[in-house]
Amino acid sequence: MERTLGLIKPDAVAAGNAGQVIAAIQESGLRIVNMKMLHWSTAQAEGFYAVHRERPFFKDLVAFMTSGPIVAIVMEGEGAIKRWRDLMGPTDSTKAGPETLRGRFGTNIERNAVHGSDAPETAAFEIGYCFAGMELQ
Ligand code: FUP
Repeated sequence: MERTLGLIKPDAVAAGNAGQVIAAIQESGLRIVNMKMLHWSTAQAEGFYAVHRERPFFKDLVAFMTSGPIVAIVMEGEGAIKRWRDLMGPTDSTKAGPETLRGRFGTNIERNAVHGSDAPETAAFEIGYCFAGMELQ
């Protein structure tokens, strides 16, 4: 069993698409362990995306991710990290197929509707960043 962290980003929440993303998770067979709505401060978004802090898009990414509420979701299943990333589609929504969440609900490479951990180590960090141990049973 593997766990991963998904985020429904401010664009998708604001557009009223959170319910459809959650439905897609459930239809995929991944189990939702816990989820919550958050509205990050700048410092909270910077901490989550610390690996990207030297990248040219960092400031814009943080501004976008603090622009409204997000939904953080812990999912569990066999191969959950890859399954969730396959469901999301590629980073750039303009290149994402219509069957993927980024294709359905995203706009471009920044406003791409959803996030997913990319490896076991990042999943562990990101889950722990958003949820306390007691929330993860
Ligand atoms: P992903 O793992 O698919 O979310 O993509 P990355 O880890 O490469 O990037 C993390 C986030 O940074 C993306 F979701 C959106 C943002 N980003 C940009 O805004 N511009 C870029 O050129 C690349 C990424």
